[in-house]
Amino acid sequence: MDNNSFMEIKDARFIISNTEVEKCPRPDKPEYAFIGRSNVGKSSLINMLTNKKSLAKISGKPGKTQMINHFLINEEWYLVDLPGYGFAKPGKSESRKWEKFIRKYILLRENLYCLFVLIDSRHAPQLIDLEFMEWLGLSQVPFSIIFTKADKLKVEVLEKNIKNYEEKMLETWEVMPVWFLSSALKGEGRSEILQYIEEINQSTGKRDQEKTI
Ligand SMILES: Nc1nc2c(ncn2[C@@H]2O[C@H](COP(=O)(O)OP(=O)(O)OP(=O)(O)O)[C@@H](O)[C@H]2O)c(=O)[nH]1
Ligand SMILES: [Mg+2]
Repeated sequence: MDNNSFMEIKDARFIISNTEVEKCPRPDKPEYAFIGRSNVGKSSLINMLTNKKSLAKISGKPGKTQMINHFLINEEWYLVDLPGYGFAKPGKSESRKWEKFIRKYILLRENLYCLFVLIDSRHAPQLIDLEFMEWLGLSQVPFSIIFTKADKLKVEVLEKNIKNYEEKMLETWEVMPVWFLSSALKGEGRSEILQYIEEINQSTGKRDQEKTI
């Protein structure tokens, strides 16, 4: 793969936060969202990809991101930071409400070209992530996996964990979804993820052109 071919992010800016898919920006640009357990590193990854330290708000405590946050990249496509799952805030009705708006966003957002499911590379496969991805599959939502916090493990352990994850996925999936490794701390995975987004942006553009012929 040509190392220089991935697009650079020249401009990244916050647009809007909300809890209603109807109030998100007009769905006229490709969109990529990040989801996964609370604290897995969704917001940190957005900052790493955009090279902006505090574009998305991060925290050492789970439950920091509470809304659907849109960031416009190069005036051409959106990155979206979502609240995490698996962290019960006091008051169960609150977390049920969360579930509803986030699932609604995932199912109804027509320009969501890929949902990145973030998984902490340190842990064995967790039921909550496996079930969530099964729901995505059943709902025909396109997704890819990003194993986060790669800097926290030795290469051998990292490789073993990913192999193990792949084996677990292949118990239910015919093929392993596209996956990436990332470290928000070291910038690992940045060029690969941006390259992948660029490829989807390009192919979508081509399909749109074909439609108008
Ligand atoms: N070492 C290391 N720490 C990371 C990495 N990514 C995130 N962190 C840390 O993990 C913690 C959680 O990061 P966030 O980006 O806020 O996680 P989040 O998934 O957005 O969490 P919620 O918004 O609460 O769902 C912070 O303390 C980050 O500094 C990484 O790649 N490496
Ligand atoms: Mg967050």
